[in-house]
Amino acid sequence: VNGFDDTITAIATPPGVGAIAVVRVSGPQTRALAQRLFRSRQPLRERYAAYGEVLDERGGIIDRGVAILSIAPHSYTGEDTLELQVHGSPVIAAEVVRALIACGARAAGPGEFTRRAFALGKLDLHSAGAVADIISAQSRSAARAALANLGGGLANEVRGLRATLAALLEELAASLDFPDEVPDPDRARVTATLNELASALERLRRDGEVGRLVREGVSVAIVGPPNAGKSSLLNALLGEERALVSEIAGTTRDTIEESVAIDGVRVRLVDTAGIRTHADRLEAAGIERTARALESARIALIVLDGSQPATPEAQALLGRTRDRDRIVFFNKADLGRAGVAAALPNAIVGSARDPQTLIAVRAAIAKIGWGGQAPDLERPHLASAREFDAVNQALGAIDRARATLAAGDAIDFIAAELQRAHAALGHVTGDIATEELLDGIFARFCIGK
Ligand SMILES: Nc1nc2c(ncn2[C@@H]2O[C@H](COP(=O)(O)OP(=O)(O)O)[C@@H](O)[C@H]2O)c(=O)[nH]1
Ligand SMILES: [Mg+2]
Repeated sequence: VNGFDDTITAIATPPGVGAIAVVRVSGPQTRALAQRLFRSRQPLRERYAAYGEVLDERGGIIDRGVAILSIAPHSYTGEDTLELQVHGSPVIAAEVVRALIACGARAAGPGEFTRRAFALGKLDLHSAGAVADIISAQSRSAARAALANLGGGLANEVRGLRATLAALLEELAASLDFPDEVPDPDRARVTATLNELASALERLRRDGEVGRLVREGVSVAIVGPPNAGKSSLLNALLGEERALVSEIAGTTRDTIEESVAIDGVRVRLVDTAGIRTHADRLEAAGIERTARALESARIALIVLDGSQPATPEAQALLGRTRDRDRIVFFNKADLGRAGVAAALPNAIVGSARDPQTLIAVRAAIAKIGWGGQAPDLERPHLASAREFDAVNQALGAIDRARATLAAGDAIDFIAAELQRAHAALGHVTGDIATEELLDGIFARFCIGK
C-alpha cells in the first residue's frame, strides 16, 4: 500500500471532562497542520513534547497545551502523526478538531488509526484485534492475555506455517506442470509435513481455548436443597458476607452472581434458590431461575447437607446432573456424615466453614475448568471467532489433503486443498483481507483508536 492521501483527526480520550484531552492527527498534511495550528517558542522536533499554543484557523488561541510530532514511518499509524494534549474540556477538544477539519483534515471513523497502521504494515491483523481486546478487557488477566497478542508472535508463527504450505504447493505445481521432467513428490514426505502442520494448528486451537477461558471466565452454579449451605459456601469463597445466610429454608430466592479469581481466571459464582418440591409461588419462581442458572453454567457445584440422610430432592438432583461437569459437596461434616453417599468417590466432604474444604472446592473448579494447571497468559493465542474459523478451515483442508494422499488420488486434488488451507491462514495474519472483513473488524474499535 502506498500511503493515504487524506489526513484524519479525532479525539482519542473518552467523552466528558478530564484532566487532559488528546486530539490525534495522522496523514500527509500533518506537518502543515502542526505548523499552522500550533505555535511554540522552539520549533516542533520529532518525538519531543513541545509546550505552546493551539490555534484555530484564524490564528486565535484555543488553548495552551503540549504537542508531539512523529514522522513516518516511526509512528503508531506509520504516517506522520501529531498528538495535541489540551485541557480536558470537551468543548476545547471539539474546537481543536473543528479547526483541524477547517484546515483540511477529515474526521476519523472508528479504529481508523489502527486500520491505517495495519494497511501500512505496522501491525498484523491479529495484533490489531489485540488492541481492541486490551481496551475492552474486563479483568487484569484478560488484559495480560490480550497484551501477549500485541507482539506479532502469533502472526509470525502462522506465516511460518503458510510458508511451509507455499513450498509444498510449489513442489506440487512443478510436478503438475511438467509431469515428464519433474517426478511426483514423495507421498510419505508430504504426509509427514502435513502431519506437522496439523499438529501445529491443533496446538494453536488449544492455546486459543485457554485464551477464551481467560477472557470469558468460567461460570459455576451453586445448587442444592434449601439450607444445605450454598450461600455460606458462596460467602466463604468470596471471603465476604455477600449472600444472606439463615437457618430458615428458602432465604435465598433470587440468584446472586459474584466473581472470584482462581489461578487468574475469573470464576463467576451463581448462588441460587434452594430446590424443593413444596414451595410457595415466589419461591417457585426462584427455583425456575435456579434451573436456568444450572443449565447455562459450565460447572454445577452441588451442595448437600451431608450430616442428614439424603432427601428425595437431593437424590433427584444428583440423578439429573449425573452426565454433566459437576462437583458434589457434602457440607456440614462437623455435624456428621449420615448423608454422604459412598457411591460418589470424587465428592468433597467437609464444611463451608473449613479453609481446607474451600481449598478442595477451588481445586475442583480449576480441574474441570482448565485442567488444574494455571493457564499461561503470556503466550499469544487465537482471540476471535473469526480466527478460530480460519484455523478450523485450514485444519479441515489439511485433513482432506491427507485423506486424498492416503487414498493415492491425483496430486491436483491435494493441491486444491492446500491452497484452501493457505488462504484460510492468510485471514489470521491479514495477509489476505477484504475491505468488508476489515470494516467488520475495525467497526468495534472506538473513534480515535
Ligand atoms: N454446622 C454447620 N452449619 C452450617 C454449615 N454451612 C452452613 N451452615 C448453616 O446452615 C444454615 C443454612 O445455610 P445457608 O448458607 O443459608 O444455606 P442455603 O439455603 O443452602 O443457602 C445456616 O444456619 C448456616 O449457618 C456447616 O458447614 N456446618
Ligand atoms: Mg441461600
